[in-house]
Amino acid sequence: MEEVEETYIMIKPDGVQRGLVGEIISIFEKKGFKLTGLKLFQCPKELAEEHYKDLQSKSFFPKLIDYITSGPVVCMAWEGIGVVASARKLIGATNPLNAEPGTIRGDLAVQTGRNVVHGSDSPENGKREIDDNTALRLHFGVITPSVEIVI
Ligand code: 3AN
Repeated sequence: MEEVEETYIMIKPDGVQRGLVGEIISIFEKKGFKLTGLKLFQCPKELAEEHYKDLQSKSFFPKLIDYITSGPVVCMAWEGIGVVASARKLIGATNPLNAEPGTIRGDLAVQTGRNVVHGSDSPENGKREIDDNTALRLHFGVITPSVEIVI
């Protein structure tokens, strides 16, 4: 059976500046996932370097850090069955030119360096990016408990 998971979704500065926040949130809401944390946040350089530490050796790393710290980002935690892989499908391929139409990057982006949104690549990283990582604790403070509707 599919597991209930959490994933970390971040709308990057280009997504915020282009006014795509509502549209992106709506995609995840309409799919049926539950928003459990949300914060508009100006990411300091040190935190960006921590978040992308796996990419430290890449030639584009300095540009990636400049980009992600160039304006506010929207940090979100989303919960649901299979949400990690499903969110990656909704987001589309890293290079927007390879992303399928109907995906966020396929419909709304052109360049890898301006690809609008980040999504955790595994349940472990989703958990780390939201819960375990000191860096992301700073993003959220305490995540609001999810509200259960009882009928
Ligand atoms: P994804 O965001 O699809 O998981 P990763 O984890 O390989 O992709 O890359 C993280 C971020 O690094 C991307 N979202 C993108 O902003 C940036 N990035 C990746 N590859 C490149 C590249 N070749 N040139 C510029 N930026 C890149």
